[in-house]
Amino acid sequence: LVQNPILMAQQKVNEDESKVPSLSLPDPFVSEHGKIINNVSDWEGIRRPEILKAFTHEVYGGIPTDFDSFSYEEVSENPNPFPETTLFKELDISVSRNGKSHTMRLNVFFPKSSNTPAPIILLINHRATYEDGRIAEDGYWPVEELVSRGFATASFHGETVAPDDAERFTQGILSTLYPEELENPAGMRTFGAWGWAAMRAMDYFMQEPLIDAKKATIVGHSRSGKTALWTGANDPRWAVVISNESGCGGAALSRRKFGETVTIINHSFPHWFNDNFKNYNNHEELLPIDQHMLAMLIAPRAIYISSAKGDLWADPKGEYLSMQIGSRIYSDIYKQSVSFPEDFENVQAPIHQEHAGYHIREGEHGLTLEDWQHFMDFIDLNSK
Ligand code: GTR
Repeated sequence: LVQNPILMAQQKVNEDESKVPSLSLPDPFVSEHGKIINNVSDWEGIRRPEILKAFTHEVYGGIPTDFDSFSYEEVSENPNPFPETTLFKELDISVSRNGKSHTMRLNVFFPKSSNTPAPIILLINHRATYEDGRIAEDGYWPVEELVSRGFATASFHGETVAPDDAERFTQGILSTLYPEELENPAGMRTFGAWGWAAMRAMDYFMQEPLIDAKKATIVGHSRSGKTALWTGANDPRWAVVISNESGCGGAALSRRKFGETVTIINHSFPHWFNDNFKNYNNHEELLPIDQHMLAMLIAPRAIYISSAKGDLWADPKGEYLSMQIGSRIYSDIYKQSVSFPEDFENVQAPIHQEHAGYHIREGEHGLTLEDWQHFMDFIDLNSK
């Protein structure tokens, strides 16, 4: 990771648990008007919309859902790298709005042997994607392993809709389809744009006879893990949402200020979140939400959070706490038996249960085959 040394010094990055401020989190179960929320109808009718609105306005910006036309075509520019075991489709998805159009590329692999529609796993990719016969670095998108367990899997690169660059991020759907978002301090930026792309992939899955779109999982690592959570919160068509090492602005609680903070992320990546989020630089305590409430927005669908022990920058304990505290949505509101141990330090084995799960593995920041194996076990338990 390349971090700005001047900024790091100014920020005095904390990776010492004993220096974490004592936590006072906003209450997910008290409405803005002070109403106690203790049942599904008040959660879904009052509190959930309030929380979604707060994240939209103060953090990520919305994901616009309107457009005039949607179509896709197979382009077949590259050979299938796994012809023995998979069927491969390279698609261009085209969307138009107000006389302008944008085309995004989606790569999809299907298990060759399957004769029933396959459950689908979408990876939001910010690394390599299928180009010139190269999928990605080892383990990042293990197509053959996924397909051998009966999944279809798809991936798009964020750049296909919004470049991951503070200078160039508007050179995609933010200038072609949704220019008005840029005028709005609460408008969509790159995470919203990548989420929009995931939603268009889902539009295609719903029309694809080889896919069982009711069994759809969205996966993202790190910046794409933040995006996966935001997409899952907005689009209920995802049955399972998986966020790997998503850290600040993802699963980690902002108020812990452990590792990467709101100030640091807003300086390093000003194009990821909306302008309003900058108001919380050094003022996390003023946020009307914290990230445990983002996790809660996935319910009653299934959520999975994962961490790596060496990835202190992403605050593994903060990621776990969002899952642990956030899982109260299942136990207290949906009355399902979900629970996570109080004590993060003793969590060793993956915690897999219906509705919610977590693992922490040895090693550094990255998306690995080991992570994927846990994801597939969790998906099997929750959507197959
Ligand atoms: C880092 C950033 C993190 C995380 C990561 C990644 O530079 O500070 O928030 O998103 O990049 O995407 O790998």
